[in-house]
Formats: sequence, C-alpha cells, structure tokens
Amino acid sequence: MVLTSIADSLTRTVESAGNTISETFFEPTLRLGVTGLSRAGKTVFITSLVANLMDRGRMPGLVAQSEARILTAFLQPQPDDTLPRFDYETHLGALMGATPHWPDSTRAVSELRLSLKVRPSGLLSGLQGPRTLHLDIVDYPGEWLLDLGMMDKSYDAWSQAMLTRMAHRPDPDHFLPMATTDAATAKLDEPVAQRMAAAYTTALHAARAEGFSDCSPGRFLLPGDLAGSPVLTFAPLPPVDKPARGTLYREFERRFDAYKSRVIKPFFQDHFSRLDRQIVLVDALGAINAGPRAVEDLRQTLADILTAFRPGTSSFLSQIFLGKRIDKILFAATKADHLHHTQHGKLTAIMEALTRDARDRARFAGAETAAMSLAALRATTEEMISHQGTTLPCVRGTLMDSGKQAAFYPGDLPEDPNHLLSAARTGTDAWLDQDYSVMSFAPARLTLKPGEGPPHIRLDRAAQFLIGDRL
Ligand SMILES: Nc1nc2c(ncn2[C@@H]2O[C@H](COP(=O)(O)OP(=O)(O)OP(=O)(O)O)[C@@H](O)[C@H]2O)c(=O)[nH]1
Ligand SMILES: [Mg+2]
Repeated sequence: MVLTSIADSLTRTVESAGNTISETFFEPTLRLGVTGLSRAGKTVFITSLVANLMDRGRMPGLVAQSEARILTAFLQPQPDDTLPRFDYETHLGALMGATPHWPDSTRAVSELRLSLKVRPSGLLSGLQGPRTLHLDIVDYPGEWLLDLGMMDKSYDAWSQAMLTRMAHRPDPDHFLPMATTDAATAKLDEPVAQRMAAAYTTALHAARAEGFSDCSPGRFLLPGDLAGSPVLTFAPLPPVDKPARGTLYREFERRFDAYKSRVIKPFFQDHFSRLDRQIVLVDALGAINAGPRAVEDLRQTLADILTAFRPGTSSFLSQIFLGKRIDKILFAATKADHLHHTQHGKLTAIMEALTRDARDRARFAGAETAAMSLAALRATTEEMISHQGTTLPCVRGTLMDSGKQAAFYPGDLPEDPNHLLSAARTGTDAWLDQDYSVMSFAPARLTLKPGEGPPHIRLDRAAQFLIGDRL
C-alpha cells in the first residue's frame, strides 16, 4: 500500500515537473473542468463556448477579443489518448441543424482541445510574435465528486455510516432486512450479492428522489460504462469481527477497496487533480421550479460536491494535488434565458447564496471564485406583456412539447435570496408567496452571420473570468 502511494507520488512529481518545463519553453496549456449535476447544461455550455471561441462575433466581453488580439482558434487532437473526445461536431449539429434539438445526455468524462493563437498584449506585443494557448476542456459528471468522502474511509466505517443513514430513508426493495450479520458471514453467493447490490442501488435512487444528497457510491447512481461490473456489485454490511475468507463480508470489502482504487482514485488523480480552472454549472431555476425541497437538496449536494475544491480537507486529495491547485472557480446558474434580463441579477444572487459557504472556503484555500447567471444557448427573446393592469417581463420561445411559439412569465424571484433559501431549509412543500414555473423551450432555428457564434447570455464574461488572464 505505502509503496504504491510513494511510487504514484513520484511519477506524478516527475509528470508535473515535465508539465512545467513544457509550459515554460513550449506552448502553455490550460485545463478547464466543466461540471454540474446531470442535466445542468454541461454539454450545451461546452459546445456553445467552443463555437463562440472559434467565431467570436458575440464575445465582446472577452477582453483579448475586444482588443483584437485573438488571431485564430482551432480544434486539435486532444493530448490524452485514453479519454473519449467530447463529440463537439454531433452536439453542434443537434443545436444548429435545420430542426434544432438539444444534444443527448452524456454520462462519462470527455475532453476537447481548442488552441487559440493570440498576440501578446502590453510591453511585449512589439517584441514577440503570436503565441498559442491550448485550452483543454474536460466535461465530467458532478456526481462523481460526491465519492470523495469514501476515500478516507474503511469499508467498515463506510458501511456503518450508510446503514445508520438508511434507517431513516426509503428502502423500497427491502435492502436493510437483507443486510444481516448472518448474510455477512455466509459464504459468497454471487446471485445473493447481486440482489443486495441491486436493492441497495434502488434505495440510493429512492433516497436521491426524496432529496438526500449523501448517496454513495456515486457510480451506483450514474454508472457510465461500469454498469453491472463487480466493482459496482457491493453494499454496506453490519460489522463482522475478523471475517473469514470466502465470506460475503470479505468479498464486499474487497470490492469496496477496488471501487476506491480502480474507480474513484483514477478519476481524481488522472483528471480532477490536473485541472487549472473550473466552472460548476447549476440548474438553479429548475430546482426553484421543483419547489423548496429541491432547492434545499441542491444546496446540500452542492456543499458536498464543493468539498472537493478544498484539498486540505482530505488527506487523499492533498496527496494527489501535491501543492498544485485549481486557482479560479466559477459558479454559474444556467438557462438564464428562461428569465427576462431584469431578473438576472436576482438569479445571480440566489446562485451566490446557494454556494456561499463553499465559496468562502474556496477563497480561503486560495482560489478566486465568482457567481454569475448565463445561458450557453439563448432559446428565447424578451417581451413585455400587459396583464391585468400591469406589464410583466416575459420571454418568448418555441415550446418543446407542442412546437408552438409562446410568451411566458416565470414568476418574480425575490430581491433577497434568503427568502427562498430559508423557506427551503424549513422543509415546506411549496413556496408561500410566489409560483415559479419553467417552460421547456426548444433551441431556436438559427441563421448566423459569418464570424458569429450561437447566441448566448454572458458566455463571454464567463470565458473572460475563466481564461481571460491567460490570453
Ligand atoms: N433554454 C436553455 N436550455 C438549456 C440551456 N442549456 C441547457 N439547456 C437545457 O438543459 C438540458 C440539459 O443540457 P445538457 O447540456 O445536455 O446538460 P448536461 O449537464 O450535459 O446533462 P447530462 O449530460 O445529462 O449530465 C438541455 O437538454 C436543455 O433542455 C440554455 O442555455 N438555455
Ligand atoms: Mg452532457
């Protein structure tokens, strides 16, 4: 155990030394992580960001662009041979085709390299020719960050923690009655192991649906290409003193360790620890629409996810980061085109409040953070509509279900975000003084002028925060 960790650290040190040398003497690379819970808007964000960096007519908020210093941006083969490529062309085709539709859900990590040729600014501009920045964009599910808490736990400690939690949670397939000491000490019987893992997974899904956020292991909920494999076929068991070989307990313990070393560790080591910048996308409007419980769950889940951005809290993380850190983190409420711009400030304030604890801590750990609301792909236009003697700020777009055009008023977000968050914390079922609703709009049919990327809201500002200082 100890030997492998030392060997691992050594290779990593050599690797990072290698990175530094190539960064100084050759072309610098910036790794941008894009994450968020499922359906937060990661795929649309990356697709539109890349399209708008290649055709920069709608990116005035990116300073290097407004100074006309970005000469070209082009896609390149990515540097990591074992990572799937982010399928940019297919996703863009979906959004920009003759019958535009949203891209399919993606369930695993993927990567894309965009290279930007830039003229240096300031004093150096006359002395140096253009230089190239490689932007490596990594898309990964936020759910995977939730596993971090397992790394510093033994199977025994994790089992006890989960079994205690489960006592107060739904258990539709009756996992708890199966998880007895007798079962734990019985000889391993694979069909029994599979039934238990399946019942435990059902319980995790049910707990998630009821708004509980600590639902580990994360891959049980979002298995990617690991579905059905032995590393996902285990469950917590009651403690057994010196379990005998060949028992269910010993096998589940072995699979738990395999899950840590083969699933969690490689992700954090090979992908997460190499990020320089991070954007966390949050569908805050979707949660507000779903009600107070969903907002409170979102707040808690975000807090759990964001512990990953504080390496000091986990010995495992400190080890793999080796002093390196993510130095800028942007928290972005997505799909802001569901709101008239007069409400965007309120959405940003809600986003700030939702991530306040985590942002304070990240800042403490040396990372610069910001919150913002954006739409990666604007699917609506704005309109003021008179209604019962007042004018309501509405948005208009094509409805997903019917394909018809409709104008729509989503409700008035509160000036003070704590109105929403405190109602959410008290666990009420519905908002008291407002109804919120979000329509599903289809992406609009687009005819773009040459040099123009897809329409968006504040994507240029997000890009400026995330990469502007390196251009
Ligand atoms: N109106 C609007 N809707 C958006 C925008 N971005 C995302 N959406 C909606 O959110 C859905 C999810 O977006 P994706 O980009 O696929 O989200 P994801 O995080 O990649 O989702 P998974 O791959 O399933 O984890 C889309 O199908 C759209 O319905 C946006 O900028 N505006
Ligand atoms: Mg996706």
